[in-house]
Amino acid sequence: MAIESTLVLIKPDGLKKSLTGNILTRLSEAKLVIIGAKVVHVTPELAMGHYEHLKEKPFFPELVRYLTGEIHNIRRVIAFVYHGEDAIQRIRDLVGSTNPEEANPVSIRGAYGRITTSGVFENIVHASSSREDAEKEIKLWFKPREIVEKLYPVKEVMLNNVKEEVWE
Ligand code: DAT
Ligand code: MG
Repeated sequence: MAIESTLVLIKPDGLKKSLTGNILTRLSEAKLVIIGAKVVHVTPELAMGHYEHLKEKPFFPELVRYLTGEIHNIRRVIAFVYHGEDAIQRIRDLVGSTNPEEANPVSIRGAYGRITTSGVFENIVHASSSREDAEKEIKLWFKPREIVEKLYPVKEVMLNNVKEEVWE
C-alpha cells in the first residue's frame, strides 16, 4: 500500500440533488484527509481537458455538456483532493462503477446515479482511476497553493508583477 492523492468532483447532478453532505459522509469512510477543496465554474475547455481521453467517443459532446452543467443548469462542480493510504482505490470502491445501473447499489453511483434517455451516465461524482490520471487531474483542477501538501514539483513565475507558483 502507498500514500496517494486522488481527485473527486461532485458533478452538477450531485449538486442538483443536494447530495454534497451525503457524499462527503460516505467518503469519510475511506479514512483519508482532504487537502484541497473548492467550488469551480466549469468552462467547456476545462471539461474537454478533463475528459480528453474520451474525445473520440460518440457520447463526448453530451459528456462535456453534463460536466459544464448545461444539462442541469448548474454551472459549477465541487472539487476535492483526498490524500492518504491507498486513496485512489478506497475512493473508487465507495464511488462504484462507471455505469450507475451496474454499480454496487450501496455505492454512491449505485444509490444515486441514473442513465438518461439520451444515454448519458449521470453518475454523481468523478474519482481518479490511476496514479497517472490523479496527477494529471489534480494539476488540471488545482493550483499548487490551493493544496496543503507538496504533491508534485512546482516552479515560480511572474504574473502581472506577482510571483506565483505553477506546476512544473
Ligand atoms: P469513470 O468516471 O468511472 O472514471 P470513464 O473515465 O471511463 O469512467 O468515463 C468518464 C465518464 O464518461 C463517466 O463517468 C461517464 C461517461 N461514460 C463513460 N462510458 C460511457 C458510456 N458507455 N456511455 C455513456 N457515458 C459514458
Ligand atoms: Mg475515469
